[in-house]
Amino acid sequence: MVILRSMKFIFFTLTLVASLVACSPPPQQASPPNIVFIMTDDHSIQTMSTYDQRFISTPHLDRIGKEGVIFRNSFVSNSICAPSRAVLLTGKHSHLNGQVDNFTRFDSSQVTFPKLLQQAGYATAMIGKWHLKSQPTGFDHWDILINQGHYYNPDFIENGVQKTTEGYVTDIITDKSMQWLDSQSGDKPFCLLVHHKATHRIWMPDTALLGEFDDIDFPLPDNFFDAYEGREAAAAHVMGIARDMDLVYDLKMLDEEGEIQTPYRKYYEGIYPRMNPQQQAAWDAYYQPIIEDFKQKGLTGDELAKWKYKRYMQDYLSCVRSVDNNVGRLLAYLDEKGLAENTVVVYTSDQGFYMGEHGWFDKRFMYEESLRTPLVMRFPKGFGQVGEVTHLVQNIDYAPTLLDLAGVAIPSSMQGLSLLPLLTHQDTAWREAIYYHYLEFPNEHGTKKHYGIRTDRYKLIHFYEDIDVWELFDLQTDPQEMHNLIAAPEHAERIVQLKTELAKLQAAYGEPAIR
Ligand code: SGN
Ligand code: CA
Repeated sequence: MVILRSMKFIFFTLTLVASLVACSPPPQQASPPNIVFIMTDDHSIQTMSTYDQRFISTPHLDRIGKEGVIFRNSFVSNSICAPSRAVLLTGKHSHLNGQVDNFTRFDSSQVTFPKLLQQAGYATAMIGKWHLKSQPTGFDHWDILINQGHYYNPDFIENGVQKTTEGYVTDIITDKSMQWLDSQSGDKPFCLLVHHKATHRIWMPDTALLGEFDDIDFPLPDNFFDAYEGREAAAAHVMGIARDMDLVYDLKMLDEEGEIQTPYRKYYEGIYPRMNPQQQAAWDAYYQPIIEDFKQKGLTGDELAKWKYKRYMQDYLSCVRSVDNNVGRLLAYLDEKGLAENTVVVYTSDQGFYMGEHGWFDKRFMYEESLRTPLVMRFPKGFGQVGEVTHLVQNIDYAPTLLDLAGVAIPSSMQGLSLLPLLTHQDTAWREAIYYHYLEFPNEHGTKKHYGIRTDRYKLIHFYEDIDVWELFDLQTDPQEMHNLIAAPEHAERIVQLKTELAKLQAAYGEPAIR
């Protein structure tokens, strides 16, 4: 890919799209395509084999990109759940859609892409994690988890009525999605949002998949024992696997003797009884021997940290496996019903996640692991696009893209861009930098408020409010973001330029300058 770059025109410059295999412009669609938009919660690109083969193979998720398009540089604008979901719906940054954190109630009177699709004649449905406090609007049918939802025997609110469904949440959300598809007459195109709870904390695997990753010796990330030198905001975190990850709550070490007493034990004691006797029996058959072995080992220090990391990976990856299997079921359903040919399938997550990098779990920071999110799309037959896109795309782009695919006009108030022009083999004017703003503070993970700019090579971040710290990273020479270059004289001019571009982005997106 050739990029013509000038710091003066960082927002939009010409980029040549040469990375696509098939390059004819999209043909006119005879009828509007159906849309299946699948979004998981906290699924990292490190644990999807489209992006990274070190930990797990995810053949069904990979299939979407293999038969469609893989976005190699896909980012969120505010790496946390409810804000990401509001960005998805509105195509606007957090400061404009109002969902600045997980505590706010989403203003559901706003213009959203499901509403516009519904008005254009689509049948619309939302199934799974919603997390926006206000009731869904713009959907003919909705069946949502309450708040974060539960992995086992979860409670749903179906079109306003609360019900409990027996089973494992990832299976259930997929079943409900297929049931809704079954109910469609075929008179209208459909748009189905499938929003999984997995792979969110506390990473409770399906009992059928327990132990699948036990024989793997996951290498620790190089920066697992990061000392956060020169990065004051990172040092203030409360999301360290070694120090903060709870042995009982996160890692399920609920010993019968009550000897493992941890701050979050009481919460796990509240979640465990949700399982029915059969589920508990399978669960205990797996975890009890691990608990006994763990107590016998008496691990401390680095050895304990390594043990926690391994257990975390085992549980998290089991949840990913379940997602992959269930996406496979849904893709097979589309094939069997003859729907695949005229259905757009999107897979993404509400943000990325730390798999031990910097010693962490959770997200929120503008560092790469939580700024990035998976994004693969498969288009209707005849659409012709297969390959990879390396442009900087962001979750503000999802709503405009889906509207564009449906042939519905994109409101000028939406701030994202349709990704469709990137799929044709033409020079495309595209952004050269993305804007990010994380606003939830205080929070349980100690992440400071911050905003910043990322180009394809550099990232400038300002942590603010109870702190005033700038960070600059060269992602080419320091992809792990260990060396803050903000005080390096050789970067002084670059910092001035990036601050100017950051201010331009804030002005362009209608965000007042911050401090
Ligand atoms: C919960 C989790 C946090 C997590 C937030 C936000 N704690 O509060 O670890 O950062 O959700 O996650 S838990 O004890 O409830 O598991 S988000 O994906 O919904 O934004
Ligand atoms: Ca999330």
